[in-house]
Amino acid sequence: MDKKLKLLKDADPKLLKTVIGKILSQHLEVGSLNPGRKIGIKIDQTLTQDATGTVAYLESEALGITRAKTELSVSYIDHNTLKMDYKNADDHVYLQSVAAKYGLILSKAGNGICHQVHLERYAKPGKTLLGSDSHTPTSGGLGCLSIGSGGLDVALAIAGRPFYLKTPKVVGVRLTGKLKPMIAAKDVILEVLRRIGVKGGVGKALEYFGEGIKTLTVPERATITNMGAETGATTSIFPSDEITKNFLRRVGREEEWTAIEADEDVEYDEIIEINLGKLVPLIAKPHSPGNVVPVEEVEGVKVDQVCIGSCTNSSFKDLMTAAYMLKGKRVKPGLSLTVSSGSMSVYYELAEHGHIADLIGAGARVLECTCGPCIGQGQAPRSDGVSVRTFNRNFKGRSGTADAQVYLSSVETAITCAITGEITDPRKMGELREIPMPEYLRMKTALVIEPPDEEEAAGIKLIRGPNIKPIKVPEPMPDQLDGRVLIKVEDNISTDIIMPAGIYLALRSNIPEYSKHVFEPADPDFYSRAIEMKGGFIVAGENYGQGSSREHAALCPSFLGVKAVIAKSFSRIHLANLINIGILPLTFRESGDYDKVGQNDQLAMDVADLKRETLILRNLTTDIEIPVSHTLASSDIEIIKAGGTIAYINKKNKQ
Ligand code: MIC
Ligand code: SF4
Repeated sequence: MDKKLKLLKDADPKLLKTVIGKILSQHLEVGSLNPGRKIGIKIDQTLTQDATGTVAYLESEALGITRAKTELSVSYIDHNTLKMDYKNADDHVYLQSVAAKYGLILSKAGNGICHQVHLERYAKPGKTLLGSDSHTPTSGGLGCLSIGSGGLDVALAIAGRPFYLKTPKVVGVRLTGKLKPMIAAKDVILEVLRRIGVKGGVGKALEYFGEGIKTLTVPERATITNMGAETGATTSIFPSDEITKNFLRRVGREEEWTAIEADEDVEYDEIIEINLGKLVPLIAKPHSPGNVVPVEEVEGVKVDQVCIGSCTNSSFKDLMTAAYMLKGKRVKPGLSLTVSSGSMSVYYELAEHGHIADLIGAGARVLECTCGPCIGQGQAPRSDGVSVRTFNRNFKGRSGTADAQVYLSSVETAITCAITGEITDPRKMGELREIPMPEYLRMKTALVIEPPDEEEAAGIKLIRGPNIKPIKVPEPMPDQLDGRVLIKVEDNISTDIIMPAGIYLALRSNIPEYSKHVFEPADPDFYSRAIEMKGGFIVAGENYGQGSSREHAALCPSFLGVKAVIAKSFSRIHLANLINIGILPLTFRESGDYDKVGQNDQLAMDVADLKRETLILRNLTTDIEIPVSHTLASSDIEIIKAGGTIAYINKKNKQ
């Protein structure tokens, strides 16, 4: 029997009728396609961005990878573009040399945010895309199965290896009706978050269907799939239909269109029903994207700053909405409004038609086409200030100001706030006139570098500045773990707390230096304690490691000697990153057992036989034993034992 047929023999027939199941089955290389089971899939495209990309490529070097085997791989520079000193500049030169050598397209700083640019230029319906950024599912807006992961997984995919994941349960999100004026696609995903929260999507994938999807353009769909990441979902997707075809035509890629739709008799594991016509403007209150309420409920809160942009809301339509709403008006004096386009193509179109003038005329500060304020690269709000942003994350401190109050909303709501100076329901602004979409979005290529051919690439030397330090491969896991609980944290700890970005973003390619800031927002003494105690354990609540894909949240604790994290539950990407770096992820069998371990307690555990489902954690301080378990597949156990994926692969290669 043909290998594919054999693999699909016992696949879940229900799953095969979904868009996600169809794409997964076409890319299946290892395992059985059943929710909860581990599979390996072929990856067609990859993306990295500079804040995760440098480490991904340093890991590629440690693995001896030299040339991309994917159909297309793009290295974006969009997070660290300020260049406050030589560090970022050196990273960019390193990335440029890697791209040329490995055969990757390089999207230079200023060309735009990876997800918006990828959607416009490269994502294809029916293909698989793996990106070292949690918002990679943006490309799901045009029917591309796109997943966020740590950089090492992307490095392996670039080398042509399968990407391993747990087959998600597919949740169908049925959209009916049509959005009312001043209600936006952002309100749809905020509604999903209001219903299922920041861990409601873990182990699941969200597939949108129903008559209502026909009323949404690809960039609007992409806003929804982008922020699906905040539910913890593995991915989110829309089918590829006539609307997708029309979008691809506008960006000059009509021939790349293929239809992908769920079967008529599709049955989803779960269904979420949303009537678009009944939605009201929504807003996520500080400090979680899941803290969603109707805008009406928080009206009147005084606003200091409004930021438009980020990979969630920086399409042509988003920026045009801002321009139309601001034309002839003035931003509230005393309030700061920033606007960033998601791509140079969007910016070009706005400039060409005079809309940048409408923005500037109203008092907006137009920023570069980058992540900018979203990842704390400038525009930190004032102390205790209120910022309304069209972004996707409002974790405490992420904006750069620890006590700032950050709200997340649609462009319509945010611009209304910029005009009135307080949180205001956008419906009070009256109706917005229809936004004319340009016939074509011109794909300017001045900021894109194509790689040379393989022969020329062979002679290229990688350029590493002094801040770029090679990756240290961890030692194999010993049979016995002993140490103190270095920190005990609560539920929903984001990677922004474990490994802050903002002012430390320039340290992403220097693990020894970056490690000095592990857990700094939660406990500034963590680093000195970890050094003094020569490593130890981390204890956490539910959904540990939510948010960003940054594998630094595993790499840096590992560098400080953390060998295991014991949590009530983990977020998907962080769990994979812990395994890749050789940190043992364990879960409490009973959630009450979390209370049986305190910070500083001395723990010991025999981990010689990880094949056992239950391990015994001995709390030597309180003299009690606590059963803990893991969900590691046998290949994961081998990886953990070897000291992480790089050590494991290098060992295998030597055998
Ligand atoms: C984010 O939005 O948190 C980031 C910055 O884009 C991260 C990646 C990173 O930390 O570099 C993400 O979402 O994965
Ligand atoms: Fe960049 Fe923000 Fe999007 Fe992350 S969420 S990729 S920092 S714009």
